[in-house]
Amino acid sequence: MNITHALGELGATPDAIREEHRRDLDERGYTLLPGIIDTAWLEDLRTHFEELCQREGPGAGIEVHQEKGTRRLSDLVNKGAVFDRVYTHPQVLACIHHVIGRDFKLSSLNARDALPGEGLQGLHADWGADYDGQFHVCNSVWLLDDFNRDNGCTRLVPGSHKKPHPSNALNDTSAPHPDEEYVIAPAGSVAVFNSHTWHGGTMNTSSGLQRRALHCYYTAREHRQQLDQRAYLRYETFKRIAPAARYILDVDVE
Ligand SMILES: O=C(O)CCC(=O)C(=O)O
Repeated sequence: MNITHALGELGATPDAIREEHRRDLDERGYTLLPGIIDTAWLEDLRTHFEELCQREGPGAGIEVHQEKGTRRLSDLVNKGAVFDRVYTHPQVLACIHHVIGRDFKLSSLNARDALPGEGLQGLHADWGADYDGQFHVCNSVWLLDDFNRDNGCTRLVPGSHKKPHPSNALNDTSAPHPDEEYVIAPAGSVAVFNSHTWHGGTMNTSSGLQRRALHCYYTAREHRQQLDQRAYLRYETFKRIAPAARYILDVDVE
């Protein structure tokens, strides 16, 4: 198996990405794919989100990251077959391949919901260094609720993916940026962003709206994963998923 074979098996061929999305990713560093999650799948994802938060309680998210004022979950690859179609989605994988431009793998599959009055993050990039001529990481935010200006939608600065890291470029990463744009879209959409693009969650200023989202995050294959998928892989996941999915997780021992 190699990346071309795996992507072919999963239907993520170069024609799975439309020209406008390719252009957005190249020029703006992100694009929005509407209608990726159908109604039944969305309901199932929401149900799993709630059940896992309930079951894991204060430990939820611990495998990767916990954040004050948010509900977070981690290692979703191993927490239900409903997530199998997330990290293997053809259109999203085609976008990820377009950005990274070489062999890649899943870094982590997590979830995040900013609670009312919380959720503001400084502008950051998921790659910790200045742009060096190639892209190493690419993320996708899967909207389980409508995202609007009030409920803590993601902000992004278009075109910043080739700029120095925000911590080297900005005096105050928490301040509003004059060029920032917001992911305002209905539940079921997926925002794919080159995660060298400056981005962050905004504050949920609503009086009680949720803004649950999955973060399906990929890295060039030569780098370490945010969550070591081999170490966390459960036997039931291994048995259930196809060889191409195992390639995306990088869990096969050669
Ligand atoms: O959930 C979001 O809107 C963005 C989250 C994010 O960038 C992060 O947690 O690093």
